[in-house]
Amino acid sequence: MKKTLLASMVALLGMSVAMSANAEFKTRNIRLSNGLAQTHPVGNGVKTFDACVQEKSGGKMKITAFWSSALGDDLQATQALRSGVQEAVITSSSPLVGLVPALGVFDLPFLFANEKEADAVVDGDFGKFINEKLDAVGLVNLAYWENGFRNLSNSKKPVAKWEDFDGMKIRVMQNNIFLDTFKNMGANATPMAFGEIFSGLETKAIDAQENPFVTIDTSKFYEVQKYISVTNHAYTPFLVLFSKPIWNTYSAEEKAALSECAVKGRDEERKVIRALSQQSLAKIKAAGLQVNEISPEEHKRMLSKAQVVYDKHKATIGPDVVERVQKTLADLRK
Ligand code: TF8
Repeated sequence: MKKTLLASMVALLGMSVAMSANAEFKTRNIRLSNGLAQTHPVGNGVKTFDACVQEKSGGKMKITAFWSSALGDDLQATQALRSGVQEAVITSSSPLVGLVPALGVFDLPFLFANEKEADAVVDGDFGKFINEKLDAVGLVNLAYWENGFRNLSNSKKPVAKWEDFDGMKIRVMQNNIFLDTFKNMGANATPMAFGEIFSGLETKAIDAQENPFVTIDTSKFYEVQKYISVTNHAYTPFLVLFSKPIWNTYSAEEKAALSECAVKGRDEERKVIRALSQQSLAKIKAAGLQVNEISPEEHKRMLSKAQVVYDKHKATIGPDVVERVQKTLADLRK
């Protein structure tokens, strides 16, 4: 008697859990924008992200993606999230330093040594610490995806050492740390939105730009460049941001689906981008660009010369933030 009662109670509980789970999903069309071409691995990540939320919500939630800055550049789209007129954006951290100065930590030149270190920092406590600061300005960061180590391309001359940057007209992101990093190298740095790079290079308004190989490939910058240098000078992550005003209207189940699926998308995106990176370089080379390596000694020299940028920006980023990331990295390197 007791046993059957217990069994039927368990069955009832199971049914009500299943029913409430379904009831907790509303029809949600999530507009997500990005500045890149859809052929970039972010496209693969978004596909996985979308398939996952559709599955978890029984088809009620879905993601509609807009590519190549169709809904505005990184910063404009992020502001649309804050005011609750757009749901989601995948953006570089760099153009958002005006909103969250602590994000500048990711712009510090030569901060991470490799992808493994970057993953450990952004997926760990440090990433959560930064997420709280984003939350405070109305942005829910669902995950960190990979943009990648940045490399310099240009149409002027081979660049293999510090002095080669002298006088180069280079596009940088709308970010003071990048601006100072390249000014410090003697370059003529100009902040510009991502969507303006191709025509800037084509019309020779700028000589150079810097982005990971995969971006140089999928945004076709190699068509209007002659040289590429393996500088690996910074690793700026992507943030998968959700509008907090809209987030606050979602149920716990909807929020959980989005958080879990953004991580699934992250794993896919990282897998694809890492497999593609060397292929992208090969493609760039095959298109006729001259590849220049930076020697390990020169890399060290660049890092030490870049120290003034750390000193100048530490106060704005937050001394505690810079020290915290350095401590995290020191622990990882033990
Ligand atoms: C840049 C960034 C961009 C990304 C992209 C638009 O150079 O690296 O590639 O923010 O999402 O502006």
